[in-house]
Amino acid sequence: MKGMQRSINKANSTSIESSRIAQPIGTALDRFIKNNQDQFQYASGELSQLLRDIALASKVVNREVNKAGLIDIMGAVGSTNTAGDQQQKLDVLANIRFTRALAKGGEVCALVSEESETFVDLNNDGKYVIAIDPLDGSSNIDVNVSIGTIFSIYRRKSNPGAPIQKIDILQKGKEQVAAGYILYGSSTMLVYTTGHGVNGFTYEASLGEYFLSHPDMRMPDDGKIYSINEGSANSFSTGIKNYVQFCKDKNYTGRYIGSLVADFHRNLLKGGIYIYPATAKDPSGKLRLMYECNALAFIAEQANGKATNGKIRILDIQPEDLHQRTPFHVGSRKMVDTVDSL
Ligand code: AFP
Repeated sequence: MKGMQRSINKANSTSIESSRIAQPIGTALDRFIKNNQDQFQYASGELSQLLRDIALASKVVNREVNKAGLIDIMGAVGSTNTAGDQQQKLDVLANIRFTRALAKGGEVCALVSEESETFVDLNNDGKYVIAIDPLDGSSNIDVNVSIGTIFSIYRRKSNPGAPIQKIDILQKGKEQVAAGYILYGSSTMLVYTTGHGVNGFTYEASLGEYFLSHPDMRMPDDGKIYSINEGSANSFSTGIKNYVQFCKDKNYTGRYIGSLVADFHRNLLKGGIYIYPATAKDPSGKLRLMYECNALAFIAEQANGKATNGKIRILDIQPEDLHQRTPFHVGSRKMVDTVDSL
């Protein structure tokens, strides 16, 4: 016993850290948020709490996404579960999970969601406005393909305590104080920025924690992957048609999952461009400015990439409507510059 005591006393943190017996598990999301809280100009801890709330809700959604295939076995949508509750579609469930998590702490005054026609009025004392697509790419759920959550966080403009106003909600993307996404893929990842670079965390399910796996993510200046739904090619503008031809002439690789978060994430890591242009079916593009494009544009710019609507920076667009659509060109800066120049 005495000998054992001596060896414990001799150990120091460096030798423990480099021990090959048990690999270090890295920095947990909570610790990372706490360590970086001072970077945020209103370092009151409320934004940190919001990020934690989003992370927690995403773990619950992740659990539900992972058993999506079992829903048909355990009870189809429209039937009731054992508690007698109505089974809901996953995107509705995800909306409930995120809304509950964000409403709880009182930091949020209003929530804009793909799932709600109007904004959700929460707590007049809250200082933050959130725009969220709780489960994007939901048509991919049934076929076991990656899906995602996208969120933007804004500081309200009017004084807390007063009823929420239009200027609080319809803010330009460049006013975001934080944005991120969760990718429910071959592993689950949370990627976010508070305007000081982009960091990615991978979920370790057995520990129930996100760990820093992709510090300071950088999008390559240029890439060779293009992601666009070519099924609509007949109604693309001449510029987009020319760009697709340019990619083919260069022997680029076409990759299109049809899940924005997954396509964006791959292009962020490998270099590439995602384009959802105006089409005959969607003359203003299909994607939503407030809870899809703004967050990814902020992340792209923070990671050395670029995002435009073909003409101007996404983050400079003044939203006029909660569910406004926009064409979206996002990815490696040289690729975005090329398509926008044609
Ligand atoms: P769903 O949520 O309806 O599946 O739409 C997904 C999405 O908003 C985005 O994630 C995809 O990139 C894009 O639409 C795919 O749209 P198309 O099927 O028109 O290419």
